[in-house]
Amino acid sequence: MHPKVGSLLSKFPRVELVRWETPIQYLPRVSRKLGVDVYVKRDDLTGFGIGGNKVRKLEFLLGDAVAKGCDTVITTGAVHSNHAFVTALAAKSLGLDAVLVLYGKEQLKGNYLLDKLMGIETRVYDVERTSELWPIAQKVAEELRNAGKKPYLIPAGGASPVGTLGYVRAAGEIYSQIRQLGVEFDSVVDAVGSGGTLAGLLLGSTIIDAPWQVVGIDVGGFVEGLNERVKNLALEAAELMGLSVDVPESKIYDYGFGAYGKIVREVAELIRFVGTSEGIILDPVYTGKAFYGLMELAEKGELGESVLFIHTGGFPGVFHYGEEMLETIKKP
Ligand code: 5PA
Repeated sequence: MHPKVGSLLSKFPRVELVRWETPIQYLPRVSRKLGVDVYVKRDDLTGFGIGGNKVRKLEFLLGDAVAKGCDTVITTGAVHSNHAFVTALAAKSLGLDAVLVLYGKEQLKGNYLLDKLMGIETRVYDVERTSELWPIAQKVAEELRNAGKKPYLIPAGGASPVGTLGYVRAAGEIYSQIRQLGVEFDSVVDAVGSGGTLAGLLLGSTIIDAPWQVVGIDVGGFVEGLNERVKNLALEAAELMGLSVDVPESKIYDYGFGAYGKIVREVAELIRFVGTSEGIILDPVYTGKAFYGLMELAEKGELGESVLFIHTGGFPGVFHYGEEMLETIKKP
């Protein structure tokens, strides 16, 4: 851990859910194909529930909830939300209740199947996107307060200043790992949904004066105002840490293929390629699209000689959308 990041974060309550440093792994076949060194930070292996980036944010979010004496966690997302499932699972493991406020087609697949299997309370609403769920979540919180409960509201994707601290910490972890590995990165790339991961990486990289550029791949539907949103989140997290820093604007590229959650043939084929060449499974909603973007940008020379991809998890998406992916691959 970078000493400055470690000491700045030590004052925040944190529950330990990530019990190790996630490995950084070289991808020889992808690197050979691109002529650029590609490494993956295996945050799919953060180690709690289905793993993924959310676990890092939850360490601080649930630390905060417990410190404030809250007894129920409420959060929002699509029915396939990785964030929603792992939030509820982590809350339950700490003895808290959880209510998930979701939208989308209720199918017993992927994360929604896991929600049901783990007996998690879900309420599914007929809206078009996650942002429309926030006022509903606030009403649920009100209802719980009236029933004598103490709810803790977590925004979609855990994208609050407190949640952002998880990836400030991850940047500090990357710093110490590259010193051990003797490698350097020109770019660090991740999938962008709610923006919390990118904001944390940006702020963490600024604090440690990292030599790499931080690049986000928008996986669809978030483009509008995303740069500003990420920057504001990073600045709010900095303020929370008592820092006054100038956070640079992030570079965000759109590889949503038209819509969030849209399944496309190019990404399905890429998932097959990365799986069969490196043994790494990407998902069709986030990491598959982001890795597709990484490969195209690397080929265009936008990412330099050496790139670190943050594998943010999302494995259940493979089982949610597996049939649709197969159909797209089968088409002539
Ligand atoms: C998600 C998000 P951010 O939300 O921090 O930008 O992270 C994007 C991301 N990879 C990357 C995976 C596997 C993700 O699940 N998921 C959301 C969810 O509800 O699961 C917040 C959208």
